[in-house]
Amino acid sequence: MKLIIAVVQDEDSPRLISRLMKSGYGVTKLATTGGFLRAGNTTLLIGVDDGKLKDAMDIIENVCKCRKQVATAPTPMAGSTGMYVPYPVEVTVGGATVFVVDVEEFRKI
Ligand code: 2BA
Repeated sequence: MKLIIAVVQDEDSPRLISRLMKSGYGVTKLATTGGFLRAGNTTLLIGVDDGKLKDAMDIIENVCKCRKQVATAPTPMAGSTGMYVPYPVEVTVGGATVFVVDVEEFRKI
């Protein structure tokens, strides 16, 4: 069994959860925050049998879109003042940041 940990944009998460649930996957949704933009995103935990991994990854790939986002990222000031100044940056976010890890044991007790 594998555990997919997928960081996705909030805009994509309702459709992605719906598609995954319709395809029979169990999903847990966590409200998370990106370290760089300090903006909300969504992390999904999806436990899948090894043989279903590709199908689940295909669903994630089909649903999650790249978007350009202009954000004010805190940038360290020159020198070692320890202070941060807001600085506008354009970044391409997504489709999804996905980690796949082996599950040693899965139980529902
Ligand atoms: P954030 O950390 O808020 O990053 C949002 C987007 O900002 C990133 O999109 C990337 O395009 C850009 N970015 C991130 N760090 C940067 C940096 N040091 N300099 C310039 N641009 C930077 P994605 O790569 O699609 O990542 C989307 C979200 O996925 C991230 O939100 C973070 O929550 C998560 N993520 C990405 N890589 C990760 C990793 N290695 N470990 C854990 N979470 C990760």
